[in-house]
Amino acid sequence: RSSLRPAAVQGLPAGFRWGVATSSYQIEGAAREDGRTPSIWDTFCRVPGAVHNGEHGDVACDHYHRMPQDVELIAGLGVDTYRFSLAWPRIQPGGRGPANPKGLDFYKRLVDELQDKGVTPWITLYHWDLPQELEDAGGWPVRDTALRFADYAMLAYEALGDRVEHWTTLNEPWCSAMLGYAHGAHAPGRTDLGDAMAAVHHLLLGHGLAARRIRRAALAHGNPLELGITLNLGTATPETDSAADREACRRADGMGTRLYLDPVVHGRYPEDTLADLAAQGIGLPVQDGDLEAIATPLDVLGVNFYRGALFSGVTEDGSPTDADGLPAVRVVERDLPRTAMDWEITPGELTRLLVRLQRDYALPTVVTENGAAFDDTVAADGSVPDAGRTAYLADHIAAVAAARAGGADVRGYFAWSLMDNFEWAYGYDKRFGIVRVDYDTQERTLKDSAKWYRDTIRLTRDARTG
Ligand code: GBH
Repeated sequence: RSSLRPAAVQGLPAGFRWGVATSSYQIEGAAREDGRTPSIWDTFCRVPGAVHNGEHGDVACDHYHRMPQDVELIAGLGVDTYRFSLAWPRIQPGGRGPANPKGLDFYKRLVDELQDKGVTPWITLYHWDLPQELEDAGGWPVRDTALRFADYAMLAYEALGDRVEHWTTLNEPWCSAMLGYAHGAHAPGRTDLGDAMAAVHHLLLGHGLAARRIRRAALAHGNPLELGITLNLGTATPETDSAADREACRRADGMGTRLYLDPVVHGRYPEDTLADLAAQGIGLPVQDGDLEAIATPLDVLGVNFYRGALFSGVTEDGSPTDADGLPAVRVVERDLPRTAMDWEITPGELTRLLVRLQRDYALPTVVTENGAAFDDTVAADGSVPDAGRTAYLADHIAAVAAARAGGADVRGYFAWSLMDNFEWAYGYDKRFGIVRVDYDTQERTLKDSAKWYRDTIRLTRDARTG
């Protein structure tokens, strides 16, 4: 049954961390319960046309009410680790002031359930559900939001840090900033590149201030800590060897990767990208001391990988500049297999990415998300024969093993996602789960990919001991 290449299993060492991942707004539901206040996603979902079919996370997978059963499901997969996020508007309603005990209590119970069953909790503090009140006060483009985030992070850490070792500050700040404030595709739906760049800096500042305070608290309390940030990363490959295509890759890599990793790891923004932005009249609102905070040492880099892309420095009609007179940076669509998101399937690029991250940033990495949406079908016997998803996972796990062979210190792999859930602007239409969710009954069914993942994890363990 297994399509995992034996070499991939053998390349993964004892202690390699296997996991599944989710995020709060995408699964929890219970949007108005126990003191939770609205987040920017509750608001955005009500904007006509913003989300497929006007869908929203009011109920989602109803995980808030089904948490113990969901933990059993997770434990049954045999994973070591469950990566989930905390909902800021549950823990600190409105984004200011004291903690909400009922909000914290849910996550305490979740951590208890996981640890009872031998599953390690891996907490993400922010997976896009900013309290709406903070957006009303200006959102991430405003410096105060970074300070508010650090306060919230400490409320969460003080409540859970004695039992939870693995802490991720932000999930994919590129998405928060660019999709939320430049492209308008995600909450809060704004479309100003200058605002988006201010958001980048304040997200990173919030990360750094939170990281610094969590580190200090861990030290003071004697808590073991593995601290990180998760970024969405890919590769940029020039379509041809032309100067224009190589320049397009430099720009894309600067805006997508180096703008985040250079400050976080090396304490400086990339000069070339700052110059690209300055040419558009945009500067980052950096103040004295910010970069020192942003470069607070980390233990691990979380990598969310979905695809690598080919870039051209000319437009479809061959012009070196796009409609705004800026140098063209165009993604070249290839004739490759695709997922239901229409994203190209490029496992080899994950190997390249991880080896490059090792070379340029030298942090241990964990693939904190990788997975795919496909148009699943349910067979007459109730099974979900999602061979495409299984192949996707197998090929990317093999790519991780290849990256290790190439010298990258990759320590774990988490499948996105545990179960079908609210796929942001795509609503419930796109299914990334290895477990199917029937949204009428809330019934969960292991897809074939989940069974394959479970068997593969087991096989990897057996290969070690046997
Ligand atoms: C992650 O975002 C999120 O963390 C998670 O919540 C979400 O459910 C999951 O992915 C699936 O979407 O150049 O056309 O290939 C990933 C968001 C996806 C943003 C890939 C950049 C590139 C689009 N990223 N995307 S394309």
